Amino acid sequence: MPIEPTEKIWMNGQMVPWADAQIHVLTHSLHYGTGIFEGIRAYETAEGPAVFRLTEHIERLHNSAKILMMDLPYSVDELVDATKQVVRESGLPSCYIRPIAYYGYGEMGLATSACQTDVAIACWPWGAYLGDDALTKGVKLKISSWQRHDHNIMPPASKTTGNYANSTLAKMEALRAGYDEAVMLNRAGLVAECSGENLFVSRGGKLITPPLSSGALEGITQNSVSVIARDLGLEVEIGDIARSDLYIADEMFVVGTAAEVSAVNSVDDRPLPCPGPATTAIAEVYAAAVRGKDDRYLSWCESVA
Ligand code: PPE
Repeated sequence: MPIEPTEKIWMNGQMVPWADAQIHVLTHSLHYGTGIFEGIRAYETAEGPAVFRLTEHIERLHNSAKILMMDLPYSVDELVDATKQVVRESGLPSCYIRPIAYYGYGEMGLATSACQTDVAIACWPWGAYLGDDALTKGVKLKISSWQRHDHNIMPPASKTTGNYANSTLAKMEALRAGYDEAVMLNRAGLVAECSGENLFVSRGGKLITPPLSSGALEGITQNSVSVIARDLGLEVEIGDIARSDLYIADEMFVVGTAAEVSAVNSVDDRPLPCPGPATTAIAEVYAAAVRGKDDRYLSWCESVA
């Protein structure tokens, strides 16, 4: 999807014109995949734009840094404020936000001890990640031939840029085979997640989503959706899922900041009821929650005003 430029990008504490927000070709993280990032959305609410679960996203960025032993030069509070400033100054009612921290220009070689950490935060308008029909018609999934990297290869709990080469291999394979998204299995052969979303399966009246130990990212939307589902009276369990559980699911959906709640219409050409009743009910509450229209979840909406 082409990026729609906004006016300015926050770089190391300064608001820089969009076209000037550039880095050197010898930037360390470009060569070694050692950046860390977040994907966040701001939505239009009655109080103006509000960033959904901003503090949790920035806390996860700090955790990613901890795992990589990267010194982030800005505290959670400073990055929360900077993100709000970026959204406020963009003038956009809603947008996607991409904070990234990376080892900058100045050192080469795998050791990062002498590298400086640069931080940038950009935002731009971004529509439906898996297509406009993702909730009504659903998306076609394919089990990837690529395995999810695991805890002793590239820790999935860190949103490291290099991890996403694994996701890109899976995504491109799925797209070229005519599917919308890839399901990735871990080294034990169990379902972990999709290339850019967590997933939920409904079987026997219960929603099941794979644990962090499966190799999945500890998704913030996965958490929001679990809370919403329980508030709707649905049973939610974090547990192991085999690929055959997907084929015989009562319904299935995938979740992420970018993808929001997207229905699944088939897995490996086995059709699923779509959108199922739980998917529809959860998506409706999620859409209201992110826009500050459901009092139960107002604390998740962090106003930029
Ligand atoms: N798993 C992966 C691998 C992942 O990348 C995401 C976010 C999720 C699960 C869902 O996490 P959360 O956003 O906290 O609910 N994927 C980002 C899009 C990746 C991309 O840049 O493309 C996102 O949704 O922002």
